[in-house]
This record gives sequence, structure tokens and C-alpha cells, in this order.
Amino acid sequence: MLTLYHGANSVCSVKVRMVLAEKGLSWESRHIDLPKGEHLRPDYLKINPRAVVPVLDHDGVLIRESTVICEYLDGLDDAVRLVPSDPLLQARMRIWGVNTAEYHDSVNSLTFSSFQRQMLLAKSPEELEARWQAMPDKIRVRKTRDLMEHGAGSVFVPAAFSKLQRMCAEMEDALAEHDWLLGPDYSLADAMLTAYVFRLHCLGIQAIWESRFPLVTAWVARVMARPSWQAATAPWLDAAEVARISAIGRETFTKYAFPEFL
Ligand SMILES: N[C@@H](CCC(=O)N[C@@H](CS)C(=O)NCC(=O)O)C(=O)O
Repeated sequence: MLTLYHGANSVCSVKVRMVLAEKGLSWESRHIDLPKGEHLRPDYLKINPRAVVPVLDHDGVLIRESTVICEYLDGLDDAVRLVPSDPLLQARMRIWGVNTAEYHDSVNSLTFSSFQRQMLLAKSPEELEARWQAMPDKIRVRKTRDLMEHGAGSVFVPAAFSKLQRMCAEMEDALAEHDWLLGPDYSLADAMLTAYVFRLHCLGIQAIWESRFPLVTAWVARVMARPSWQAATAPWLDAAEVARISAIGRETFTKYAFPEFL
């Protein structure tokens, strides 16, 4: 049995849910409420001492790291194969996988300078202090605090926009000759990248690609038309929540320093 410890609106969780949907695998949900800090509780720290989601439990064996989980899931059956068989395409797919660490860090900066900033600012000083104390990664604590304190004025935000522009440029290059990132066939690379695009779409800042990357814009329309987009997101984030996040995202990023992206 497959059980996924995941967060409703966590990009890394969306990434794994996207692959589960593309593969048509059935799974059980163990929802971890990140805003409430459930990932910092002792029982979850036994599942993942790094205090992050997602974690896959396959018949009692735990697998961590979303990119690794995605490839693991693909290997479970042959009905739909998302990992290409050609070694060169596999290498290219894994480069996308490695790059997701940077994409994640960048969307995380936009997330915690906008709607998750509001979630943190609503907490009491005592609650916040307890949260910082419980987070095992103290560098992450410093970054999150900076984003909470300075919002879109944080030093991390222009760096994030610049790296996300690079992500789009890399995608535009890859899409020059085919519809999908590795060629004519949809693959794990497309499924993984969809999660980051989903977050930016939720934040209402699609202009990052719509302003200058036509092939990425067409790719986004294609991934949004796949049933996996709805399956991986709709049960966990209703339209009202997406509209709320989008309003905050637009407000945060137009008000400050980045009109060229919007
Ligand atoms: N490299 C990890 C990153 C996991 C990660 O950072 N997950 C975020 C949600 S997308 C999280 O759990 N954040 C908790 C926190 O920020 O305290 C992966 O890809 O699985």
C-alpha cells in the first residue's frame, strides 16, 4: 500500500500527487497541516527528522525527497512509463530533477513573502518563537524570518524572480522542437515542473512566462488540460483558496519592485 504524508498546498506534495495521478496509482492520504506546524511535532519528526513533506510510505518503508519519490513511483509499474528508456533522456530528466531544488527554493521565497507571510504574521510572538525553535534547519529559519519581516522587500525575492526567469528560459529552450520537455512524449520532467508552475499560477504571476516565453505559455496550457492538474490540486485547494492566494500574490508583487515581470 502507498501512503503519502503531504501538505495540501505544498509544491513538493503537488509534484508527487501529479505523478500519482499520471500513473493512476491508488494511495492513502496522511495530511500534514504545515501552517499549523504539524510537521514539527515529535510524531512527524519520526517520519521525517528534516521536518518537511512529502514522505511516501510503501508497505512500511519510508521514502523521502519528492524528486526521488516521483522516480520511485514510476518504477512501480509499467502501465504508464514517465521515465524514458533512453539513457540520454534519463540524464536530461535527472538534470530537471536536480534543478527542482533551485526552483523550489525560489517559489518558497515568493510563498513566504506573500500568503504564507500573512499566516506567520497572524501568529503570536510565542507561537512564532516555538516554530523557529522546532524547525531543525536553522538556515531555513533565517530565510523564513527575513521573508516574513520584509515581504517582497526581502533580499531573497529579486533573486527568486531572477532564478524563475532562468527556469522559464531553460524550459523555452527545451521546448524549441517538441511539445514536452524531453521530446515528443510527456515525461516525469513535465510532471515535476508542473508543480512549480502551479504555485506561480496560484500566485497570479503567470506573467513570468506569458510576458516573454511563448513556448512555455503553450506548455502550461497543455499541462493544465491534463486530468492530473485537477486530480493533484483540486481536492486539496478549492477555487476560493486559489483566488485568495492569487489576490495576495498580485498585491504583493505589483506593489513592490517587479513590474517588469507582471
Ligand atoms: N527537498 C525536499 C524539500 C521538501 C520541502 O521543503 N517541503 C516543504 C513543503 S513544499 C515543507 O515541508 N516545508 C515545511 C517548512 O517550511 O517548515 C523535497 O523535495 O521533498
